[in-house]
Order: sequence, then C-alpha cells, then structure tokens
Amino acid sequence: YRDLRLVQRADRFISNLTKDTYALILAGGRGSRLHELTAWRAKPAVYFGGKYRIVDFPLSNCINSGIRRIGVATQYKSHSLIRHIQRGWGHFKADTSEFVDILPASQRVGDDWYIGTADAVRQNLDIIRTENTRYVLILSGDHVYRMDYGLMIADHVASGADMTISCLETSVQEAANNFGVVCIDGDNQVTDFEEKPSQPKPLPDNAERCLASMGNYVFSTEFLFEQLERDSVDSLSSHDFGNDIIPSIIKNHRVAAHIFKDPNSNTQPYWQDIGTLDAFWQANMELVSPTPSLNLYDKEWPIWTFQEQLPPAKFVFNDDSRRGMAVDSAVSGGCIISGASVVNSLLYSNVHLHSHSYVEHSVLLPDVDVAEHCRLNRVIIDSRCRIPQGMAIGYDQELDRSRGFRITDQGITLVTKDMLAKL
Ligand code: ADQ
Ligand code: ADP
Repeated sequence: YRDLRLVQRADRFISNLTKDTYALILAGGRGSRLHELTAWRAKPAVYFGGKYRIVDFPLSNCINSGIRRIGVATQYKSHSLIRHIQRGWGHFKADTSEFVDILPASQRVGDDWYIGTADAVRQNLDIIRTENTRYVLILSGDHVYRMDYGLMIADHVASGADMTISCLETSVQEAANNFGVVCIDGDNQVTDFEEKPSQPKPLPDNAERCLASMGNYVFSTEFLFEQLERDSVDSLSSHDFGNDIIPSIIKNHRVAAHIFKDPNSNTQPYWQDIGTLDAFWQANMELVSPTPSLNLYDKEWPIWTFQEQLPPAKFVFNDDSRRGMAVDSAVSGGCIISGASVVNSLLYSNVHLHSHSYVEHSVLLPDVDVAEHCRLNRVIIDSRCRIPQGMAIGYDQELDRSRGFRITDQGITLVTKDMLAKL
C-alpha cells in the first residue's frame, strides 16, 4: 500500500483505521523566530500560499486521510486562529461523529494553562476518551506538507508499537538544535531519541544526514492515557513530548518510526517548518516558481481553508495608459492591480495596488493597500498595511532600518501595520 491512490480507493483496512483515530492538532505555540508576524497571531495562524493559513495543511491532511474527529488545542495569541477555524472548519461535518473541535487552554483540570505539548493533550483526555477511538494521532500545527496519515497509522498497527513517530531524513546541520533526532534499527524500531541535540547522531551510512522527528505521533489510546497520567505526577517533567515523554518511553516500550516519503516518487517529500521570516518568504516565493514542489492544484489532495466570497482579481489599464499587470506571480481573489506592475510576487486576497507602483520578489498578505508611485523589493507586507504614496521599501537597508522595519539575515524586509503606525 505504498501507492497513495491504491490506498484511497481499494484498501478498506486503512480507512477503517483512520476512522478509528482521533487527531489532536497542537496549535498553541509561539513561533518566536517569525518575530512581528506572530506578534498578534499563533504560528499555525500565519498565512501561507496565497490563501491559506499553516493550520489548514494538517487539517486538510486529516480530512484527506479519512480522519474526521479532530481537536485543535490553542493557547498563545489564539484569536485570529480560532476565528479562522470557526469560519473555515466549523461546518466540516457529515454527521455528529465528524467535527473540528477548538480546544482552548481553559484550566479545565486545574489552575494551569497548557504547560507543554503533553500537558495540552492531558488536559483534554476526557474529551478524547469520549470518542473511544483505538488510536490517537497527535500533530504539530506548525508545518506545511501533504501527508496521508493512514500510512503512518497502518505502520503503527503493523509493527505492534505502542507509539509511532513520523520522521524524515534531513541534514545534520538543519536538525542541530532544531528537531528531535531519532536512531532506528533495521525494523524501524526507535533505539535512541534526543530532543534538539547540538550534535545530531547521523544515519549509519551517511555522516551528513539524520532522521528528524516531524512532531507527529500515533499512540494506541490506552497507552497514551497511561503515559500522560504517569507524566502528570512527575514533578521534574516539563510535560512535553519531545523533552519528556519520548525519552522516557523508549527505555522500556516499543516506539517505532514511520519514515515519511513522497508517495509518488522516491524524492524527498515536501515538508516545511516555516520557522523564520526567511523560510516564510522563501517557501511563499517558491510557490510562484514555474514548478513548485508543493502542488496546490492537485484535485486528489485538496487543501481547504476559509475564503471570503471575493470578486475575481482585476488588472486595470488606467487613464495614464499604465498597464496593470503581473508576471511570474500568483494573485488571489479580490485584488485590484491598477496601472501597477507585479513581478515574481505572491499577492494574498484583497490587495490593492495603485498606479505607477512596482512590486518585485515580494509577499503581500491580505488587505494590503499600496498607494501610487511605491516600489517594493523583497518585502513581506503584513495584513492590513497601507503603504503611503511614493514609498520605496527594500532598496536601502539603512533607510528601512531607520524606519523601524525589520531586515532579516537574507535581506528581506518585514513591514507590519504597527511599524507603519510609528512612522
Ligand atoms: P517544536 O516544534 O520546537 O519541536 P513545540 O514548540 O513544543 O516543539 O511545538 C510543537 C507543536 O505544539 C507546535 O505545533 C506548537 O504550536 C504546539 N504547542 C507548543 N506548545 C504548546 C502548548 N503549550 N499548548 C498547545 N500547543 C502547543 C517539536 C518536537 C521535535 C520535532 C519538531 C518538529 O518536540 O522533536 O522535531 O516538533 O518540528
Ligand atoms: P490576521 O491577519 O491574522 O487575521 P488580525 O489583523 O485580524 O490578524 O489580528 C488578529 C488579532 O490581533 C485581532 O484580535 C486583532 O484585534 C489583534 N491585533 C492585531 N494588531 C493589533 C494591534 N496593533 N493592537 C492590538 N491588537 C491587535
């Protein structure tokens, strides 16, 4: 069942497993390296790909994998995330056994907010218990990828493991201090796990590569309950899967690795941790390249989101005989490009560009308005910004810094409406 299409069409075994699974998406994290982009929103609520938010990817993966009982644990800066999930995902159900439930930290079992990822699950154990599923899938809400979780759950069942960690091969350099690093034996049993080591243990046959945890776990439900109860009374624990639960259970339980592979080829699958502003810009820009590695146009793996009903993008040849045009770019609904030029850029919904403006290599989030005679180069403009007439951004770093804009290591300029308000 390595072929995704075969699985979806023919293999009842797997769809029965996904139906017997409750998925809990952890969406409470801070994402501090995204700086002002997460000043008012949680990382899973950060925009991605022209019309989506990051959390739409694990949510769509669940739906496409046949998992229809889904909780989303929220905590940090959750307003825009909750609003998005309510609007986009609140009605996604065929009957009462299908739902996307928002589970905000609400001191339901004590005085604490969610302390760590394991505690976020433990505080919702009664809700998970009510669903009475055999498996619980715990997902990070922070990553952009397309994955059939059915294959991972099938691996979990086939190996007889108590817990299965989804892993992907990455460079040692990328994993260092960043990801949980896993070592496995010939049967994909986890023999060693270290959370964010400074010197990751490499693969036996390649000193440059290692296996990173994607922060997605399948548990047999009873085993999860036992482990979380045990961890909750451990005063030395930080109640986190990567720091506490996994290192403790690999000692005397069966923990397996599921290696995430692209189902249609043997190449490295697309999996993006949009951890930094540079990664955010790069991953968005990659989508406007001629053949992006993330296919958003695949009708067999649709990505759902909340989308206002918007008029089509409009390109206006204005009175000054200036063409409104965009090349090598993606432009979302509700945009109006009037006498302005857009090159190699991604425009989210409702962006308005006015005459004589020029935008290149840039990502403009929803509801941005760029007045006349502006020039933007390699910028990220946060939602609802109004760029005043004549402003050039991304051409003179000293000037941009003096305006209070943020310049990244790779020279991308971030502009938010808080920064513009202080000008
Ligand atoms: P990190 O992503 O650094 O590492 P963490 O910050 O705990 O781990 O975030 C995991 C997920 O949980 C994120 O989606 C985050 O939004 C959410 N989250 C964090 N704290 C939360 C809380 N208190 N309540 C609710 N949700 C919360 C993890 C693993 C590594 C693995 C990487 C892969 O620990 O082993 O390699 O994910 O990115
Ligand atoms: P998104 O673009 O993610 O939907 P919004 O711009 O709608 O985000 O803001 C999300 C939340 O953050 C809202 O509760 C909003 O009121 C709050 N917010 C955003 N910017 C500010 C600000 N400068 N001061 C106070 N609250 C803010």
